[in-house]
Amino acid sequence: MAIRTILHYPDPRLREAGKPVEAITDDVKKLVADMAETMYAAPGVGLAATQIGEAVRIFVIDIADEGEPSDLKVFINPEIVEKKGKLEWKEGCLSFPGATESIDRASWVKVRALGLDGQPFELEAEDLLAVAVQHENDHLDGKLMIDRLGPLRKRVLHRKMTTNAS
Ligand code: GNR
Ligand code: NI
Repeated sequence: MAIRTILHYPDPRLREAGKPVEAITDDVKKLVADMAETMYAAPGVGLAATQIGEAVRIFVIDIADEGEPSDLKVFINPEIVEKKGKLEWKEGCLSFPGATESIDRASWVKVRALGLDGQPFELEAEDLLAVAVQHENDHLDGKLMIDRLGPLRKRVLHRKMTTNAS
């Protein structure tokens, strides 16, 4: 296992959509192990493969609170099949270090994916888990939280991410 480098906006690799995983090979299992290690080290509540430069449709999420047992969820070839309701959540993203932005999301989603064992599963999620699923799923489409901001906040965040401190 290895901690991988997380790409930061505006790295163009963050704009590549992930390709579907065709078979859960040893390489896929190694990638998932690296993603989990990288997410926990950051730390973050989720990580998409595209954030470490791997253009495949995989994300991992663990929203367990500190001090609670970890609860790693692995999503391969995920699809959000149903969404309901609206909420606004203050989101962070490991590809936008230091930024927090209020983003409109569905408050409830049903997601279908394959687990690491290759078995399909469905998960119904609300609140932070629903937000994380939508945030990670966006990454797999090359979509980033800055794309969901209004023009003013978009410009401010873009400048913040591309301006040298000096
Ligand atoms: O660590 C993360 N926290 C977070 C908080 C609110 C909404 C979404 C997230 S995801 C983020 C990790 C990340 O960038 N995943 O792509
Ligand atoms: Ni992110």
